Amino acid sequence: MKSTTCPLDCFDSCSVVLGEDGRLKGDKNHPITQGYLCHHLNNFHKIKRIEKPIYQGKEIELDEALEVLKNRIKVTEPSKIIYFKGSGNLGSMQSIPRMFFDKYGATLTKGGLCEEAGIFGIEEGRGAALPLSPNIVKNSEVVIIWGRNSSITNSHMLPALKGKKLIVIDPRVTDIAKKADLHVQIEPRCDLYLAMFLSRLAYMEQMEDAKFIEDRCENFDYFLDEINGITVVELMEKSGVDLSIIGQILSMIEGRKVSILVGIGVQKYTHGHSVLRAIDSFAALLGLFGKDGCGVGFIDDSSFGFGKPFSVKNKKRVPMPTADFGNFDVSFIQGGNPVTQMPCTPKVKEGLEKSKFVVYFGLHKNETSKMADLIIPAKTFLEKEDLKLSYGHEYIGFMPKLIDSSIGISEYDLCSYLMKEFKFGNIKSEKEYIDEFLSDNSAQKDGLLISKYLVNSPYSEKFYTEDEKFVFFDEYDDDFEEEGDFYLLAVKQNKSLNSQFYTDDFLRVPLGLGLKDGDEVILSSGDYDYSYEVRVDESLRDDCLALYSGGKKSNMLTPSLTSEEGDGAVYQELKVSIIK
Ligand SMILES: Nc1nc2c(c(=O)[nH]1)N[C@H]1C(S)=C(S)[C@@H](COP(=O)(O)OP(=O)(O)OC[C@H]3O[C@@H](n4cnc5c(=O)[nH]c(N)nc54)[C@H](O)[C@@H]3O)O[C@H]1N2
Ligand SMILES: Nc1nc2c(c(=O)[nH]1)N[C@H]1C(S)=C(S)[C@@H](COP(=O)(O)OP(=O)(O)OC[C@H]3O[C@@H](n4cnc5c(=O)[nH]c(N)nc54)[C@H](O)[C@@H]3O)O[C@H]1N2
Ligand code: SF4
Ligand SMILES: [Mo]
Repeated sequence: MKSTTCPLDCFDSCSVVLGEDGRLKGDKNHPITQGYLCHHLNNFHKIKRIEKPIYQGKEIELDEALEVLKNRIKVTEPSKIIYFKGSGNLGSMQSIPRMFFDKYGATLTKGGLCEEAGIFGIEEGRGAALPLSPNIVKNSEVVIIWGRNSSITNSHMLPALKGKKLIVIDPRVTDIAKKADLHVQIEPRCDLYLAMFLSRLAYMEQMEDAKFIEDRCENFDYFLDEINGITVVELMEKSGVDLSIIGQILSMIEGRKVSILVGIGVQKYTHGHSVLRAIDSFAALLGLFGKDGCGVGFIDDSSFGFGKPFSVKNKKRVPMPTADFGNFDVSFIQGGNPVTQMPCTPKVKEGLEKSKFVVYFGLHKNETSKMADLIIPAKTFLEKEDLKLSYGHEYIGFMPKLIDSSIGISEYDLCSYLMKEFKFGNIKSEKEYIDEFLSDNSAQKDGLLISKYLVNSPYSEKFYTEDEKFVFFDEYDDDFEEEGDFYLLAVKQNKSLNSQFYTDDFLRVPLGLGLKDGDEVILSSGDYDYSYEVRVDESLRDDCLALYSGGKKSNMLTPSLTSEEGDGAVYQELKVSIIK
């Protein structure tokens, strides 16, 4: 049986079997995958890929393309080159070209387009963000799904939710919200106050785990000062959640084993790190860490504890969400589509137009490849050696090369070529790097390899802060000034993985607006105006519009900003108005 692991940016890291007919199937024996894959890999064989390199609009051979790339790099001052890597393939070996660009002295990026604000907050409190696996969640009694759309983005969690009391906190009526025992259709951007409100009332009801707080936490008194410093009326106003709902949530979770599954929805804001810290602090108050059936999961740090063979020394870095390609003579873009995925598409396009030489190294044509001077086709995950660590569970995914193909080049071979041409010495073999990643960080479970840090419940022995204690949060800043009439949500959909596969550009609008499918509206953010075709969506609150990630227009209006901490993108730090 030829088996491998799904390379896509997803919680589940499914174990995949390659059939004789070239189709992919889910591995029945894998504890998470349980025999099924999602729409993306079920249709992977149908997706058209880039087959030949293209230079200034003309197809060329791969060796010519590599020569063009080398010559261009040679004549460019190193810091005027930017290496920008997206998350089209999350295999560990995908970062190897960074090693070359680092050695050459190119500018790299810091932070990212996804979970970085939230992760910063988690690390402040817990020291490290360890994944919360379905294997732990299945032993919960209550699961709170907080700004995560599990049915779409994390479908292999669903079996673990069966029979549990479900609380969903989401401004949209998602499928999982329809199945929930309680759905809090929260106003966007209010989760920080909801977490504080819940903590305040839980403490009033003496629901705190005093022993856990005494033995394993720090800063609790300051946290109490913070949550007691706001009146209940103010918390109710700021969270938009009624006292009776707080009572309902607390009575559902009191004395129960509770898991909280947080998604990126709550942290697409400048204060995103504080939101995760506040949710974590609520969980710590209840003593939910380190026990079976309990915990808080996010888009966690899949590489925690593993070796880092490609770690870089270079200090020249720009924040990824606001990287201005116009400042660079060579923009090398690998496995990403910044034109549609970075905040503020108009600014990204302007930068790419100004950048003297744009290289796109990827699998599919997209809005970014359209702007590239040189396109280099990548190999698919079936055609190269790799390793996949999961941000949603403990299993290590091996990705051996399963098929030979004459199309494209792997990230390893591209790096190897450049290292040789620039006389930076030979690089190690792929196998040696993969062993370095694994280092001594694996343990056996059910005949599979897992991360050593996840043999027991995360944090059952310690937190990873300096003195191994959880640090409660005690301050936040939130100075968002509302202009405009609607929140503009940025969400995922089932047929695309960000901009890969099948995307759409429709603007979802609430029923209450009285618009019909097919109507055209012009949205304004104050800085930019853009027109959209409407699809009516009953799942939305009356104060929300939504765009799916991956569409050509999804970041037309998003401001070019980064989070206060973590250099994360903040897709929802705006309100828009319909001007026509
Ligand atoms: N099918 C599919 N799966 C994917 C992806 C994909 O594109 N398609 N992308 C992958 C990637 S890169 C990631 S990072 C993960 C993300 O996984 P999720 O976090 O599940 O994805 P999102 O759709 O961004 O956001 C989840 C929910 O947050 C809600 N939300 C928005 N704003 C707020 C808010 O202010 N408060 C609260 N409480 N909720 C809010 C949205 O309505 C949405 O339902 O999914 C991964 N899986
Ligand atoms: N409006 C809005 N914007 C968003 C989001 C949102 O929810 N809303 N989500 C954000 C999030 S969470 C994320 S993670 C980012 C993702 O944004 P990106 O990282 O830009 O991801 P994709 O759009 O999936 O583009 C991935 C590209 O990688 C290429 N690729 C696939 N496999 C390989 C490979 O093996 N090698 C190489 N070299 N290339 C490959 C594909 O051809 C594809 O074009 O988008 C962010 N942008
Ligand atoms: S995208 Fe996620 S759910 Fe779909 S096959 Fe890959 S790992 Fe599994
Ligand atoms: Mo992401």
